[in-house]
Amino acid sequence: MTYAQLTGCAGRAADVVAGMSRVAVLAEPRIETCVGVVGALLAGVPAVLINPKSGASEMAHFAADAQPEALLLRPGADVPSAFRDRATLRIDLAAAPGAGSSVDEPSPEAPALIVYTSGTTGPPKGVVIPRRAIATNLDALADAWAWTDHDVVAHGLPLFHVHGLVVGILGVVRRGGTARHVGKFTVDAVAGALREDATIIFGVPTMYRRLAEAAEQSASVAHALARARLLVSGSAALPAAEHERLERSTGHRVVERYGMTETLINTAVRADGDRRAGFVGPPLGGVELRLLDDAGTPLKESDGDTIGEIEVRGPNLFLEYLNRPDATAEAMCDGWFRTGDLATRSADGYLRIVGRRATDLIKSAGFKIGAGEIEAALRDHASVDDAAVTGQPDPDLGERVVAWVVLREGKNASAGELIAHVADQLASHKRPRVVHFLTELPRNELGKVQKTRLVDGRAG
Ligand code: MLC
Ligand code: AMP
Repeated sequence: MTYAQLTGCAGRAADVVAGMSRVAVLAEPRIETCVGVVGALLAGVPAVLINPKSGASEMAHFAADAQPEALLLRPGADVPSAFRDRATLRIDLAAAPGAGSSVDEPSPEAPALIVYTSGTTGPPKGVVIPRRAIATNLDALADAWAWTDHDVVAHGLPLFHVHGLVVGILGVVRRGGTARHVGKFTVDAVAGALREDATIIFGVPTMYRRLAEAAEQSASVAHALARARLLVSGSAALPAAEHERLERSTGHRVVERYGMTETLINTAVRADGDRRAGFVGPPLGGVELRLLDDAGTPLKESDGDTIGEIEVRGPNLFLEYLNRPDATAEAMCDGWFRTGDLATRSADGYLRIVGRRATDLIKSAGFKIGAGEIEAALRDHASVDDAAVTGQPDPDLGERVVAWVVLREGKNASAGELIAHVADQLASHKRPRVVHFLTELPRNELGKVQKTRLVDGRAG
């Protein structure tokens, strides 16, 4: 699609949604999703990104919590039942172009996107991202990566999170270059895009691990990767071993950046910076970052050793959690956002993420997953008496979701049945990969589950 075609198609969507309070976009990995989001942005209408593989209870939550007036989706896509009472707008690429010029440029503080992210407990929270955060963050990234309209960005990231949609699509639209979304991520699709014309690849560590493995086995994949100007990894930690493995077969060092739905991208290794395995680079231009010790005092040391919790302040921050003033107040302090991530800082300002405060947050293949959501879905099953969910180390996914289940007396359920039950309620990536059956969960004197005692292959 050319920019002229995008203007026409998104303009038509903008003409239809103009004046609405909010619209939802069924964010399949397709060009219609990009058109729908650009259309909503043109019209100044906040767009709620919906994972099309969400389960029934999540869909119901998104529809009730965000109250979108309409759902934007491609012709032929099924309308999820939770959205059947809303207007639908089919993004038809063949329809007559629209003008999209019915509104003035909204305020930079106006909400642009609502992106759902998991917490430790309860249903996902809607992160309200203003236009100013997107614009300033994309410009800071362009500066860090010398990103221009000559670049061709290729990726197979989902379009319902900031990585794929904001950085991977809107980043390109803001620069005026080319985005090449490969649909479903595969090594061959990414290598193929690089053989054609891609200059930058965006991906999560699981994708780079799969690329590294393929590059070791195939000179053709290794050559394709070697052609890239930048291989950028984010959304989870890229193990140093994968970084070095890729370098051995492609001669390329991956550029890491560290972000969050609430903050967009905070730090990034610059295109001309030192690409150090395990480091996510210095703060982006305009982003203030500090590390706090356990007492909440900002660390003075930049010794590469002392660990503190990352707090962030700057124009990249979100506005609020939708309908959750309690959660917003808890996360913010004097304009600083508490990330929950733990890091060290080197003398030259490079950050190294070493962990996170909450054990009940799992990062699996770059997706943030709350243990509480899955535990609630499991407890909802008629045969389940009690359940705990942990993230266990996984060579491919970083962490895998593991469920520990106590069945009700006299009841039965197989692992497959429980996994399917979770998949009915929640997004497909939240399904437990493994289910262990226990007679009881280990608890302390206060009745709290001792999750450190729940380790794959050694429960108790
Ligand atoms: C998965 N499968 C299961 C299963 N779990 N089957 C049975 N039981 C289970 N418990 C199936 C899948 O549906 C799939 O089948 C197959 O097993 C392989 O699944 P997978 O191992 O998950 O691989 P894949 O589908 O290839 O997905 C890997 C991936 C994906 C890396 C492409 O996880 C991904 O796109 N991750 C990106 C996440 C992301 O964008 N995060 C950004 C958040 S923003 P089938 O039939 O479907 O193939 C953010 C801020 C920032 O964090 O800093 O960026
Ligand atoms: P999300 O809620 O999906 O936006 O995930 C944000 C979280 O992903 C951060 O709080 C970090 O824990 C993690 N994350 C993102 N990028 C990186 C990175 N480069 N290295 C380590 N962790 C990361």
